[in-house]
Parts: sequence; structure tokens; C-alpha cells
Amino acid sequence: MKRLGMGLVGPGFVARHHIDAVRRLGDVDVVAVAGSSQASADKKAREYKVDRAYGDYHDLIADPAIHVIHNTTPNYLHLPVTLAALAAGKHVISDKPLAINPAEGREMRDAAIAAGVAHVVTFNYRGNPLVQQARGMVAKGESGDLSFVHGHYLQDWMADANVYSWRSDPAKGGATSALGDIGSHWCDLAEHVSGLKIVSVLADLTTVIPVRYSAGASAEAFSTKGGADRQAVNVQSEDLASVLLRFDNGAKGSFSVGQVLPGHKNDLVLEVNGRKLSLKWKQEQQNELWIGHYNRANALLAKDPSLVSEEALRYTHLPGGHQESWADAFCNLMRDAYGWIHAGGKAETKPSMLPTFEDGYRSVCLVDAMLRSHRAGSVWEPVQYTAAGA
Ligand code: SOE
Repeated sequence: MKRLGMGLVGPGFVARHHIDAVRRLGDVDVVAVAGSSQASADKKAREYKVDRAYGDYHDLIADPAIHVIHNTTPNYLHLPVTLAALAAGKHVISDKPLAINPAEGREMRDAAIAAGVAHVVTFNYRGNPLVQQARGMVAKGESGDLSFVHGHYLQDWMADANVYSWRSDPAKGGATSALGDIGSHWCDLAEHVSGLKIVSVLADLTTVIPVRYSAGASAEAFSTKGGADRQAVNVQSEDLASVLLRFDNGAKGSFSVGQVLPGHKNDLVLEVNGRKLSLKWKQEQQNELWIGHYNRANALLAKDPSLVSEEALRYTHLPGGHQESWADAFCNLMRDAYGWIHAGGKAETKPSMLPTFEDGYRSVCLVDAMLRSHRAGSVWEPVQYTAAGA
């Protein structure tokens, strides 16, 4: 069996999960990591038990043992790292949001298609078996036409003003914070499960904590660490937002995101209401899918291989009652990504669950429409998106 070599650029919070997931695949070697300096790369390589460390990502990309580049850098570095990897003919798996603005997202999407390699964005919640169950039920018409798609993605790790990360710095994170970081996941999931496209948005954004106290080094997501010597920083980007949505079939929708909401850890909820039935999936209770009826009792479908559909079975690895979780869904995404790479990474062989740079670019366009809507006084704004090859 051909083994693939993986190299990771940007070893922060999510990097260890990329490494853990590909190690579980069994046919991928984690060859090297690259950091912002040789010292930080060496430290992370020791921590993740990786043999090679590069202080410059160009050297990692040039390493002939590496076929696949995982880009887990802060948002502003997605473009240079990904373009360099594509120019070297390497497959790329990028963290979301793909880019800090639509122009950069489009450039990466176009470059990836032109390079003819596999290109994946980590919208990892797609990898949950019961998300695929819900998607299949909608696609097969079991829900009937959808009229409403709604939910939220709420967290609290930024509730403390002493948490300051690159996500709040427009030069590194982009103009958006909560919408780009987690609103992107929610919208991707809403479109993926519903099979619909969001065509216009009306957004109301808020910065609940306008002054944060930076400890110097950028905090990792979910980190509570910080130094004593803090500097006040004015924050412009949103940490709370509510958005109304219109879909291409006429369905309506709404969602809220927030990262300063005490008690909400990783509270992603998606509900779709069809003419025949409703479906609700909660990330924090991801082994159950709620099925709502109007003429009989509602049901809770358990993630059990003997109960789920074909679409979900492919992503279910344990018997009923054995909980699968965030890391398992993340690994499902990596399994499909590397399966695609083994098959050559051409468009025709892409597993239908797998999110690509096309989805990543689209997601950046959605968030951009939300920013435009808010700036214009919370009015309806169309999603401006250029199809590949247009
Ligand atoms: C922090 O908000 C974060 O780690 C996101 O960046 C991830 O994409 C999400 O899956 C969990 O929360």
C-alpha cells in the first residue's frame, strides 16, 4: 500500500487534532511540522512526537517526503502558505475560514482547481454520522420541502476580557471574528444538510467586550492561560451576531453566534423544518438526531449501525450506545480527504461529504455579505459569489 507523507504548518490548538486524526488512518506518516521560528517548531515537534521541524514553511513544502500540506496557520497566512503548497503540486487541507476576504478565497479556489490536486477545508462537523443521516433524509425527500432552517453556534471561551487571540486582530484574523470562526461552520452545515444555498442575509453584529487585555503571545482557542503584564487592546470585530437568511428555494432561516456566552461550550445546533417532518442535531449531544412529527410522537434516533441509513453507516464506527465524538467526526473528514488523495484528488472522485476550497470560498462570501449588511445598517444584502470558471 502506498503511504502518504503529511506536513503541518502552524501548530496551534487544532494542529494536534489534525495529527491525531491522520495517525489513526494507518497509512499516513506525519513527516514534519513548521512553526513561526525554529525554536517554536522544535518545541511543537517534540510535543507531537514528530521527527522533523522547520522554522520556515517553504522548507517544509519543499520536503520530497511530504505529499499533503495541512495549513493550520492564523487566517492571514492561509493565502501565502496554500499558494506556495499548490505551486509545488502538493495536496492542501486548510483550516476554516479559508481566507480573510472573498478575493483571497477565490484566488485559492481557482489555484487549487488549476493545480489539479485535492483541496479540503475543515468543515469537520460534516463528518458526524447523524449529520449525514439528516442530509440523506432531506435529499431523499423524507422531510418534504424545507421552509425553515435555523439554529445557533454559541461558545464562552472569550467571555473573559483577558482572552485575546489573533482572531480579534483584523490584520491576522480578518474583519470578522465569531462569524468567520464559528458562523462559517454553522452556515456550511446548514447548506450541506439542507442542500440549499443562502442567497441573501440581514445581519446584526455586536462587540460585547470592546476592550481586551493581551498577554503578548496570541492565546490558543479555549486557552485560559495568560501573563500578568497585560496590554489593553480595542477590539472592533464581533463576538456576538444574529442573522436572518433567505435560501434559494424560498425557505427562510436564522442563526446566532456568540463566543462570550457563559455556559455554552461548543453549542452548535441546527434544525431544519420540512413540510413532512423536522430534524434537529445538537453537536453537544451528537449521538442523537431529533425527528419531529405533527401527527405522531416525535422520535430520537440513536447513532446505532443497525438503525442509521447507508449515508450515515459509512461514518459510524462503534455499536449503539458507544459514544462517538468531535475527534471521531474530525477523523472521518480526514479519512475521506486521504481517500480522495489516494484516488488522485480529481473532482470526479471526491466523496460527496468532503468540503473543498469551493465550499471554503463560498463560506467567506457568506460572511462578507453579513459584514456588508451590518455596515449598511442591517439591511438585506445579496451573497456575491463567483462560480468556478466564470
Ligand atoms: C474556536 O472557536 C474553535 O476551535 C473553532 O476555531 C473551531 O473551528 C470549532 O470547531 C471549535 O471552536
